[in-house]
Amino acid sequence: MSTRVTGASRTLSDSIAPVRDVAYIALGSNLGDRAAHLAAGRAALEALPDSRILALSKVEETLPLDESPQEPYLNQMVALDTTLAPRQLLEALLDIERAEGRVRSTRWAPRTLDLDIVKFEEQTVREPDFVVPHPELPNRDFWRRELAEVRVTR
Ligand code: A4P
Ligand code: MG
Repeated sequence: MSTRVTGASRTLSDSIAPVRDVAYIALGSNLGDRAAHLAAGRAALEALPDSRILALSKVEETLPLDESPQEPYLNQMVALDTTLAPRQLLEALLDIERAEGRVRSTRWAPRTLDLDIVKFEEQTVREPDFVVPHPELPNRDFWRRELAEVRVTR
């Protein structure tokens, strides 16, 4: 009986093809060796399962969005071809941030590495703690500029 159930579930999951999509991921750093944190972020994204970087925007230096006295950011956008589901990708990004020594204190505190999912080419998410496209996309000129550089047309 248990063998039959296992076999049945394997057949079922095999028959559901994962969704292949392009995720646009914003990298940001304004603490420590900013360029090295971005480089580590790019390497970690490329190493995600069944994922491949399709395009990278230029790295640009931007002033902090709020008025608090913080160092400027380095920002960059990555187009990532992936079959990871949105929630799996978010969890993976949080792991990468932690690996780069990200410590969460207050909102918008200086950070070694911030990885935000700006949008997917095909999918949208509207959950209490997770929204894609990112609600701040219309308000961030640098994201829109970088997105235009890496946008993949399929
Ligand atoms: N979350 C919800 N939707 C998303 C999404 N689409 N992508 C949740 C990623 N995460 C998403 O994020 C808090 C939680 O948001 C995540 O755990 C996830 O569950 P966080 O990174 O811990 O907090 P945060 O970054 O301090 O706040 P927030 O609101 O995400 O801020 P942002 O949008 O990340 O902005 N100035 C310049 N010049 N350049 C910058 O890159 N970035 C920020 C932070 C502030 N000022 C900046 C920049
Ligand atoms: Mg964030």
